[in-house]
Amino acid sequence: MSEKTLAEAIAWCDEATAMRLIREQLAAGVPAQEILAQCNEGMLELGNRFAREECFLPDLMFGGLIMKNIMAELGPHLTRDVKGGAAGLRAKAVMGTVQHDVHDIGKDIVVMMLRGAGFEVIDLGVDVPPERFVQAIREHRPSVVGMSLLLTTCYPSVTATVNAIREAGLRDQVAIMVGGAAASELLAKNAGCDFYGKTAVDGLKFACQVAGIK
Ligand code: B12
Repeated sequence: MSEKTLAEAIAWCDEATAMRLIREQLAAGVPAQEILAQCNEGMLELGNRFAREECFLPDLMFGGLIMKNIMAELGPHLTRDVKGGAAGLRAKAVMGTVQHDVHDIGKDIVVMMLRGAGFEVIDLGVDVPPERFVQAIREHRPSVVGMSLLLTTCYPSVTATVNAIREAGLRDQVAIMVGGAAASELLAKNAGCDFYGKTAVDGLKFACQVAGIK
């Protein structure tokens, strides 16, 4: 039988093979962002296996742990790739996973990349209620706020957060982006966000543009 690809190793929660393939790719000079894209593909397939009832919640949890271990190794390479133009500047960003959603792997990647590019990031964590976003904007005056969501059932949390920011009179002071596997252009438009980012890199580019960083 031919060897598993990196995406397959992750989708089948084979941590040892995944880590070995990542180290081999890094040693061969494959860009960290390309390796991350393969990891995401594996996590998507793990989710599809879960949806098809080929695996269960403990597998999702194990997959999440594997991905965290991978990010501990891949993270420094990712941020090295994005460092440069923005380093030294202290533009601020607030990030969080929306209320009722506890997925944090993608959100943490966005946080890591923003920090790598020189942003001061206020990371609100997961399951963040709208008023926590509002409080953080009041306190820290960021140029951009990012919401992450992986559950389609949490669309209302995105709308509620944008509405709370508007009702607090802060909407004009901050750019709002949304991302994560459940997000889309349509969600961003309907909820009143300024930007939908498919990947962490898209989010980083938008944040840099908003903060006037080339
Ligand atoms: C791992 C995982 C879990 C782990 C999470 C561990 C953790 N610490 O995060 C655990 C086990 C906790 C979990 C729980 C659940 N999960 Co889950 N989970 C997943 C899985 C397999 C992978 C998610 C992941 O980490 N992907 C890798 C990261 C890197 O990808 P990402 O988050 O999309 O991020 C990338 C981009 O989207 C972007 N990005 C992310 N955020 C942002 C934000 C901004 C602003 C920008 C610009 C970009 C950006 O940057 C990243 C890199 O480019 C997904 C499958 C999938 N299709 O996503 C299911 C999935 C999301 N889970 C699902 C479900 C149903 C659940 C549960 C309800 C299961 C249950 N019965 O309890 C619970 C919900 C708990 C809750 N209240 O939140 C469903 C959701 C279905 C839906 N339509 O809503 C999915 C899609 C699986 C499936 N196909 O059925 N899960």
